[in-house]
Amino acid sequence: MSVVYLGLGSNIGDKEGFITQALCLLSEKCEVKKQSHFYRTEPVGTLQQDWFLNCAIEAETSLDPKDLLTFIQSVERTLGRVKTEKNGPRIIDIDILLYGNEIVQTKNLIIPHPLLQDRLFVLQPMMDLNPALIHPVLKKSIQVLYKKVPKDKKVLLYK
Ligand code: PH2
Ligand code: MG
Ligand code: MG
Repeated sequence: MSVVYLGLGSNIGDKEGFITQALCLLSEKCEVKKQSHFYRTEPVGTLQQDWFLNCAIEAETSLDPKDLLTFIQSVERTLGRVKTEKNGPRIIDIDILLYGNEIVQTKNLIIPHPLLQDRLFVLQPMMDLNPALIHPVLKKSIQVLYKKVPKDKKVLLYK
């Protein structure tokens, strides 16, 4: 079993409903150990779109990174996600943030998530889960990365 951290986001329609359904579907192959608060977050990247709802989970899985990605993509498709523009609106987005201490660099998958350290909407929920966790590439804790990340995009506690 490996400990993984996943980030979830939605900014179309019933955002809370989509994230809740995603968590339910994920639990089939990822045993959810901890769930962060939900946050309302200002869009990063493409600005002309609705705010997101974001959260993160700590889970245990027996899937290897590649199979975990395939499984996550099947959950996204089940919820009705269609391929859209980069950083554009989506009903559900599930990203692998960390997979134990593993470093993966393939064409389709990079772990740790390459933008983890740049995104308050990821680091804020990660702070709920495990502030002491060390990033296996940057060798810095989530707490240290959180303190350093620019706070220019709004991240508001939702529930
Ligand atoms: N996801 C993106 C791009 N921008 N902004 C926020 N606030 N939350 C997201 O989950 C998000 C984003 C690409 O996946
Ligand atoms: Mg994403
Ligand atoms: Mg994604």
